[in-house]
Amino acid sequence: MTGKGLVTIERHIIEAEREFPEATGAFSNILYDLAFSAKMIAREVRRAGLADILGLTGEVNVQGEEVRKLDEFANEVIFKALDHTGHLCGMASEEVEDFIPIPDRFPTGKYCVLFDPLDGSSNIDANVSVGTIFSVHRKVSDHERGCVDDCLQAGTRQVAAGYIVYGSSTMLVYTTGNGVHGFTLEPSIGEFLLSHPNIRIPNPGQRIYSCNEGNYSLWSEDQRRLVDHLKGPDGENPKPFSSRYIGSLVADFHRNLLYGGMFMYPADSKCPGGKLRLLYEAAPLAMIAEHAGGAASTGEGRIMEVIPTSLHERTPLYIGTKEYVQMAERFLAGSGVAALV
Ligand code: AHM
Ligand code: MG
Repeated sequence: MTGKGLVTIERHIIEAEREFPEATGAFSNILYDLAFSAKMIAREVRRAGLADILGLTGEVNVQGEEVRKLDEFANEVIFKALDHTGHLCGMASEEVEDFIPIPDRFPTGKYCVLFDPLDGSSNIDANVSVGTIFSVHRKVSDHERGCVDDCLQAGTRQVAAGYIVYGSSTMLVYTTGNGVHGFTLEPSIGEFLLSHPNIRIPNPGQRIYSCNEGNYSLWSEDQRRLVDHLKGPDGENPKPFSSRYIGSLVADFHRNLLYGGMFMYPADSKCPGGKLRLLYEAAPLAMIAEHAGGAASTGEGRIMEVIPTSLHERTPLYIGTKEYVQMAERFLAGSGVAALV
């Protein structure tokens, strides 16, 4: 705790807003609405095994993957929490192919929200942690009620980003560019309480790498050399890294944010552009990583600077402790030997 007593997420957001006298409250309201959605989703995720809600709907989402019912539920909760408020000019979701306009009967506003409603949902049947990822952009188009251009902005233009991890407890972590702050849901009162103020990726932190090593044979030679090096000892790296891979991005990222380490989802011969989505997964987590003192890269450059050309664009992702991410970039540029840690 901070010495201020209990700090609810509402109080935290209000106190941050006071530092901007010109703030209208719209942005704060979006964050409250996302926190509210998180509670609704957390409740359903908790009851997943009981409510007979598991299983496939039989439909296929825009990524060509089977959609699970909880994905749809989460998608709808977030949409409905935000559609009528007058603060948004549109939304985009990993579960929806096109730009999501605000229904005509509601007013529009000056922000748009992008989200992955339930990432890692293929893990739900095994009771593994899943997460929601979100980011907020300012409206930039001249289109009165917003358009896809409002969503197709580089990560550097995000005004907020965050995630919720539905794990042994439910945590919401977010940044508006002024520190990364974590809140734990106290289920008996239904409030997110500040539990992790000002998160910094520990440095030196734990030497952890997280990736799906089953794809080794599909990787480039440089990517293989990177992972071989991390596994050491290769003569240059006397102390091997630990491998930790949940296969649920938010959970893997959250652990590395708190302990240190690097998560990687490289390009491979099956997914030459990478598997993860720039707008719904990589860019929001990149903003959090950077504001916690870490880094996020495509392997060639900063994730935050990639200008998206389509809503569901994918990217390779290397994210976590800055020196590990920089090391990965050097290996991928073919100069790893000089970069050993
Ligand atoms: P999803 O958005 O369909 O849930 O997929 C994203 C998930 C991430 O949570 C995770 O990091 C990755 O896919 C795991 O992929 P793989 O099973 O190929 O290791
Ligand atoms: Mg996802």
